[in-house]
Amino acid sequence: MIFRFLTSGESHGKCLNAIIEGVPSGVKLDIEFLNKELARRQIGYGRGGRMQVENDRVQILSGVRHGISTGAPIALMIENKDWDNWQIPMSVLPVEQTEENIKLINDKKIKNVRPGHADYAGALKYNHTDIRNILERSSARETASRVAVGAVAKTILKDFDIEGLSCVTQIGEAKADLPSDIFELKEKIESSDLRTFDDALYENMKKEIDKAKENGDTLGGKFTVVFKNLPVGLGSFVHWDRKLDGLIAQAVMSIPAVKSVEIGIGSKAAQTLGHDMHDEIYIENGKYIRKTNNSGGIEGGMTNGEDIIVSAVMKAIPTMKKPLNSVAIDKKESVQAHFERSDTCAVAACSVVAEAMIAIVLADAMMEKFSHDSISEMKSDYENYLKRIAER
Ligand code: EPS
Repeated sequence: MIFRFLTSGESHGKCLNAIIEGVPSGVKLDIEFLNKELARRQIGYGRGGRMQVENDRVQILSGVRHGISTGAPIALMIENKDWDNWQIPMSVLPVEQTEENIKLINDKKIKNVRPGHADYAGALKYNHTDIRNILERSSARETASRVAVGAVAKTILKDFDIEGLSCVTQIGEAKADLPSDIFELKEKIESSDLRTFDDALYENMKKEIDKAKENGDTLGGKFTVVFKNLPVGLGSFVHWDRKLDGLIAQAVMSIPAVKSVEIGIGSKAAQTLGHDMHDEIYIENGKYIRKTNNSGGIEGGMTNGEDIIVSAVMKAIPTMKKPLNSVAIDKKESVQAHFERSDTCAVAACSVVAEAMIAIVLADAMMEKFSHDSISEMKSDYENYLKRIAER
């Protein structure tokens, strides 16, 4: 991996951070673009109260001078506004054991695990009796850092005209087929707080969310991310850990609550005959073209020049107002699961996070293919490669 990153930070800690290694020098970073990406993640009908508290903004702390990357690691920080309300229970340093502080800390302790979340296995694995120690880091709030990193990856990809977009195709029972070209519907998708493309579908999705909310329940859905203008030959067939579809699947599956990832027609491939499955190749004006894209832009673990199409399913969020039967991990008692403010549905946000994760994988694949110490070197290597393959 060349474009690498780590994140740190707790949901109600002081801030979320990321350190990115491998950004070429000479990349022009627009902080407003990074902030816009963060705002896209915050939107979504059915999201909870936290999104009213936060207005995610990123600060770049290193690796950039006068808006241009130097090639050094880039550190990013997003402050949690909610930290103001959590300074004592989430203090990094030991706090004075006053009656008031002890109460503040005890009030935020959690014993009752939420089925479906990281609580149960996390508490046993890391030997905690206060599940807050698990909840804080396993919270999907961490994905704000990933979106900031993804915005840096997208900036690199933009230099090569590579662009991505996501849309939501299903929430609960409300669903529609993926339109043939989602980029044509970009404005509509970006203006929809469910990132969808059809008015009737939008209304049905809202009804599904409202119904779940009334019942103290949550619900998931399905989304698709498309990236276009990829050169042929990113990734490789020669080793399992160099296959681009495998890398994308891992990156998207690592997003909290994602339960399945599909490339191209995905699970429909199970019932599709070979003649209908594979995208025939034609020659038009001296160029190789396809009329279908069932393989979702990846063959043999490599890009084939067609759009990359990735769909994923997000399960219903496990934090629910009407809780499930569960256990208290300190006393081994049967209880109701813990409830804390949460989202009813966050599929639209999840699709923005998936865009970011795929952008990260693609930026890394571009760097693996082309020299990458500086963006100008990367561009000239890329141009030479395009020239070479155009002659074939
Ligand atoms: C989230 C912030 C969190 C949750 C949500 C995602 O904030 P809080 O816990 O203060 O409400 O709303 O996380 C989950 C639902 C989860 O289960 O992890 C965010 O910024 O996206």
